[in-house]
Amino acid sequence: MTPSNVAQPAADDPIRVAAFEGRIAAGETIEPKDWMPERYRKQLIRMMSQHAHSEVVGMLPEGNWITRAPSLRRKMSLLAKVQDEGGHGLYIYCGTETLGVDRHDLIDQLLSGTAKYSSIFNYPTLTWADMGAIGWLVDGAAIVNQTVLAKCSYGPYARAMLRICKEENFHKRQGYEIMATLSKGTPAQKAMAQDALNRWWWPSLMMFGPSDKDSPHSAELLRWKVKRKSNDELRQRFVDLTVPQAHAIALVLPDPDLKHNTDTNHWEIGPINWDEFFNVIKGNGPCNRERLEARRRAHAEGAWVRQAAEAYAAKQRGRAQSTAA
Ligand code: BYC
Repeated sequence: MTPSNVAQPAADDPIRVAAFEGRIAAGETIEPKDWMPERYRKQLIRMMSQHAHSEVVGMLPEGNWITRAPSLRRKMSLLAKVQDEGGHGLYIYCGTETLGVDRHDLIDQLLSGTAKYSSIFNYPTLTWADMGAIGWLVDGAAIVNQTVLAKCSYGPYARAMLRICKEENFHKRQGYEIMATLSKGTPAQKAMAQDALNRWWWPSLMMFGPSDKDSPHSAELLRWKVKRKSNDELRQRFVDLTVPQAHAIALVLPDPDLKHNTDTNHWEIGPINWDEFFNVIKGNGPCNRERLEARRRAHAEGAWVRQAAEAYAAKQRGRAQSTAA
């Protein structure tokens, strides 16, 4: 179903495209009822729906540890975090619907395996320290990416990012605090934190997407100010922010080539294993099958909730109509 307030894009005639691009160049925000090129709309649907799916699938690796949190305080934080991620998915599905798609179709694409979600969630969470590493690194990477998306040209996406980033800051802090506590703990706890960092560091760098020369969508998205920085620029920013944080808690980044370039004032990393990245996004990561299976099961088991909600909404509509009559 297409929301009735959504302007359906007409054929992309060059005059309208030029006017649209003029608005983008002038720094204006595009809103759902505004005319937009079909390609802009499609690109946003692709990117936003992948983002929404990532939030929802991203609940799984951490949800797996809620019952095993080491204290009530940790359990409450983790529970709140996982719930927030579900909420982020819902905001972004709502934002995507302003482009004239139905979230049920988007969810069908996720469940059928035709839509992507972030590569990072196809790795297993083996120990409690992984909750620290995810909060610190994965949410940390998400903040770097999403702070910039909060200035993107499409209004509903930009506004969703503002709220989401506030919550991600809390997520990152609770993760970093877990890592800092473990690294000051017993030798076994410190080793657990180091092991989690070793496993999550490289996949976190891959979250930013392929290097700029291998990123087919970047040029167009940068021109339309959907993306405001390239994949490599954001990855570099994340590295520069995170290396000192690792040093502050006496953990070692698993990169023998990591070095500080005093001329540029950037931390330079060794080569990323892009074969691993492309393998994961093709569906062959360690947990791709498990994650999709868990989502399919949850969707099937939630059918009765959706039916009950629809029945309730229909009843409410009936009541409203009879009151109005
Ligand atoms: N994983 O031309 P490119 C969170 C795909 S969740 C999988 O650079 P683009 C959290 C890309 O889709 C936050 N696929 O693409 C939740 C494209 O494939 P298609 C997640 C990836 O769009 C729970 C192809 O590779 N954040 O914070 O210009 C717990 C070529 O790439 C990935 C977002 O979703 C990847 N990592 O740039 C904790 C941010 N990277 O579509 C935390 C929003 C690339 O042609 N998205 N691909 O089949 C973006 O910023 C951009 O879409 C990307 C990719 C930077 C990810």
